[in-house]
Amino acid sequence: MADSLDIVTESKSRMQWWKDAKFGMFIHWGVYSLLGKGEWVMYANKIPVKEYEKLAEEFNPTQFDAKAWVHCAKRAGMKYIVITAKHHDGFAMYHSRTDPFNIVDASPFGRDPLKELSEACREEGIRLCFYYSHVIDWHHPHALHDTFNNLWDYELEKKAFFRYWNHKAKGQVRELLTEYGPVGLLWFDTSGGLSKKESEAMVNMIRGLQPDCLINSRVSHWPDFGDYQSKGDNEIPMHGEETREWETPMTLNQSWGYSTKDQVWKSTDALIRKLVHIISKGGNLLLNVGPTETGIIPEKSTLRLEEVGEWLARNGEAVYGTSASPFPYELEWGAVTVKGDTLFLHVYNRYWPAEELVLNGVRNTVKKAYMLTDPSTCHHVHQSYQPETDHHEMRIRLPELPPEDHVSVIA
Ligand code: JFZ
Repeated sequence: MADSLDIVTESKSRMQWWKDAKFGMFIHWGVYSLLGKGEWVMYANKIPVKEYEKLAEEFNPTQFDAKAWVHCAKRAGMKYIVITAKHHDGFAMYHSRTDPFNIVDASPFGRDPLKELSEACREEGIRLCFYYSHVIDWHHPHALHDTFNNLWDYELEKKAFFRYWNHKAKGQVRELLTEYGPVGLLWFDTSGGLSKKESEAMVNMIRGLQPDCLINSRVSHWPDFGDYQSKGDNEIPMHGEETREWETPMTLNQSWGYSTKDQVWKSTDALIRKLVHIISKGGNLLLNVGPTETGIIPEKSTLRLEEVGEWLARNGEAVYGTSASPFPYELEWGAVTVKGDTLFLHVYNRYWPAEELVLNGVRNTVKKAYMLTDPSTCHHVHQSYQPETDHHEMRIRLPELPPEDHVSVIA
């Protein structure tokens, strides 16, 4: 009993930076970026391993600039970066000594992007984190190739799988945790039929190498392993549905890896609303970009991120380091966060035209209500109480027009 309590406390303090951060950048980048058809192209187009290796020989992202990417994340108000160190295609985006199928040994580029990113992140105070596809690897003959194939018999294939698991998967995770400085978190994906014993061995290895490195739920056997839960793509849970920490992984368009066809972009307005909606429920937003084969984050992405960053630069106090809304239901006008004894009411601009907003259940007497971006403002607040129904009502008068872009925050 004492042991399990200790583990929970430890996990809480290890999690603090991540809980305060709220907003991170996801990067899907690899040999697949060459084809502009997403990160599943090898599988979807049934590209043979030998042919995919030839593609790797063409992968030469000469425009890659680690500092530019880190600046982009920072300007967007993101506090950490999670980049694909190895996706399902099995290609390591760093100089791996465990497997020669990597960007330094199998491509003409000759540089280690993760090393450059780790340096740029350290300079800029951004936490660098790695995505690692630990069970699926299309380049390795003994790894799992098809997630959705229920015929994969873990027991039957075990011996062969362990040749992959013990050498490449564990070897590469070890490299990532020993060669690139402190790693904020490891983002695992699609654990297939991984046994509890193997997951535990992986977790113990990570804790042994970097005890503060967070591990997401997809390592397998959540909630026994993992520090927080990664929800499905774009998935936002109901209020109070989650008892543990969680995040929503989301794309700016509809693809993770670079796609030339996909032009369905989320608007800046929608992105900011999604961010505040997620944090008001206690989650984090991990928002994805898919850089091109030359190493450029597409302009459609950077423009939106800059606008989100401009909003955060003005309203970040209502985002970073806040806690979830104490009101356990959706509000028609927006979302709530809280810090100390201040409530932040994030009013979606599309709620206007409106004269006031209503918030029920506040027993405290409100001292002052002001626009976060202009503390000299003062909004009229009317609080009332009905003893028969024990009903506390609060009405706050709104300005005629929304004072901020996208979402206007009343503190
Ligand atoms: C996985 C990958 O297959 C995909 O390529 C991408 O990296 C994405 C972030 O993660 O896809 C998943 C895996 C699990 C869920 C959704 C997408 N899920 O649990 O809903």
